[in-house]
Amino acid sequence: MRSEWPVPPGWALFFQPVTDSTNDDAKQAALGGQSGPAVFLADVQKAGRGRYGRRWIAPAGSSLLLSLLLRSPVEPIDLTALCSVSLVQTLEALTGIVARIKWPNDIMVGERKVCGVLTEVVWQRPPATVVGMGLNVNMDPAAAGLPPTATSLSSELGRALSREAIFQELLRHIDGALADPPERLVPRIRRQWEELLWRRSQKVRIAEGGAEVEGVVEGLSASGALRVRDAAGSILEIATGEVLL
Ligand code: BT5
Repeated sequence: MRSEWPVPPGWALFFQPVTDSTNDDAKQAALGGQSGPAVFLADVQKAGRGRYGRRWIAPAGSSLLLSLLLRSPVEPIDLTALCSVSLVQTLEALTGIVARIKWPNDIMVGERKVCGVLTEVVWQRPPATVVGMGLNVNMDPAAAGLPPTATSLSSELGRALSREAIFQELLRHIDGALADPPERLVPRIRRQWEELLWRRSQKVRIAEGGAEVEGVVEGLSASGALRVRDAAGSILEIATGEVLL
């Protein structure tokens, strides 16, 4: 029987109705010898997390909660970018929604976050990287207890969407991109990531190590840092920090 969560040829799928965190499931599987690529999916997470130990909130069945286990030599930062770009392309192809990538890891519709990406490295050699994605599909963000900075696809479009169709299209994009050799894939992903940056050529505020920086988003550096032009005209490279809403 055809699974309702179809995966591209060569991919393994692990679905659980309830789990703690799909990122943990993917890591555990890597430690247990699971080869990639594999996708770990759940309807609800009891301990879904964001960066720096923050919580990821998603009512049961409302979201796409998935983690990819990738055994790719491509650097984690580029795998994050590959997934973010694929998410934006998938949303545009299926819904017409024009989303953008808030550096480093949020997918935004206008001023609101519709998806977060959490990449974790299991090992560097041989490479095993987990890229977790939480996409708000069918939910009322306020009723779900999400911050006012959150949105969902159903609230943007005013109708419910098929999570399975989004899943299938997303994996198709990711699998297609991964088929390219790294020397072709990485420059292309970097270019697309830069083109799709949220607030490109616009002013942003950035929290960086307890301080706040203001400037215009110029693009990305070779290392994937955010390049921002400050009021004095100098280019700042932000390697770790958070663009504020
Ligand atoms: C992220 O962290 O945006 C990465 C989130 C990754 C979640 C996926 S779900 C599948 C996989 N398994 C996991 O355990 N995690 C991954 P960060 O940038 O730290 O953003 C977290 C912040 O976003 C929280 O502190 C809230 O303010 C906000 N938030 C929480 N849930 C949200 C939601 N559903 N939609 C939008 N914002 C949310």
